[in-house]
Amino acid sequence: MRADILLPESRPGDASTAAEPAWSHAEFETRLRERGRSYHIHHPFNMMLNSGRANAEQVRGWVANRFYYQIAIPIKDAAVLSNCPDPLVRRGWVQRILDHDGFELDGIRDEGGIEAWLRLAEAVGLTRAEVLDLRHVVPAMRYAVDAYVNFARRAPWQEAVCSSLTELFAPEIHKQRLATWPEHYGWIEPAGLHYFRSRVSQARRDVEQGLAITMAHFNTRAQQQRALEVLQFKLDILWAMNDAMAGRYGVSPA
Ligand code: AHQ
Repeated sequence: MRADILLPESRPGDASTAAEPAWSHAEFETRLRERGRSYHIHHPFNMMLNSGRANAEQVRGWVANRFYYQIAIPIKDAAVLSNCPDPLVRRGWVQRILDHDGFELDGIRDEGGIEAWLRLAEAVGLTRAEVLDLRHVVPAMRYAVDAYVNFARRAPWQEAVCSSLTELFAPEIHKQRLATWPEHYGWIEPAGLHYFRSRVSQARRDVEQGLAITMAHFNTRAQQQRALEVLQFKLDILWAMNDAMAGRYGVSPA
């Protein structure tokens, strides 16, 4: 693991990697998907949340803190766009900003994911004001999220695309919430879960584009190893976000 994900690779092992043949696309995708074992669905805080063991303070704290991640996503995606010279790629990528910020085009209106998250906040008993002013966001959550945005600003745009492939594993976590929260948290207004429902299909579409770009760009074995390192970096960010929640709100025992 290198000290800083953005530092150029200087590892002596590079020579050996460079000599090895690239993986086939199928093998490369398998290795990307194998990293799912460190996805935050397996974090004790998420496992507590999705098994019904969270109390109202832990649920509210998670929703209020994750809002900082939600509002960072369009900023991150705009950074990818600003670094990407390919109009065809940008044309596909810009959809991600609309998914979160919403849009009104030719009479079609969509409130967007950020507004949907604010409705989730109200459904769990938070006020819009206390979520919007970020008063509950803990430092470690802020730093983890900022690390993602700053990576997307400074890394090659293809690496930023690759880092979004944690969404390979996202449909499962959204479906897990939709399946468990209504039975465990009857006090949460069900309409508030709309955001998770919308992400199942949006994540699948994101992954289709992200995988295609990743397969097309990371061609040598050394580049494929780099892609795995970038994906792990983002997996670690999601894990650190849950560490921040566990540190602030505790993890109720199983
Ligand atoms: O709600 C999430 C979202 O909009 C995105 C965008 C994507 C990215 O660009 O990195 N990743 C992502 C994720 C969202 N929700 C997370 C969750 O657990 O609710 C999962 C997360 C991801 O898997 O990266």
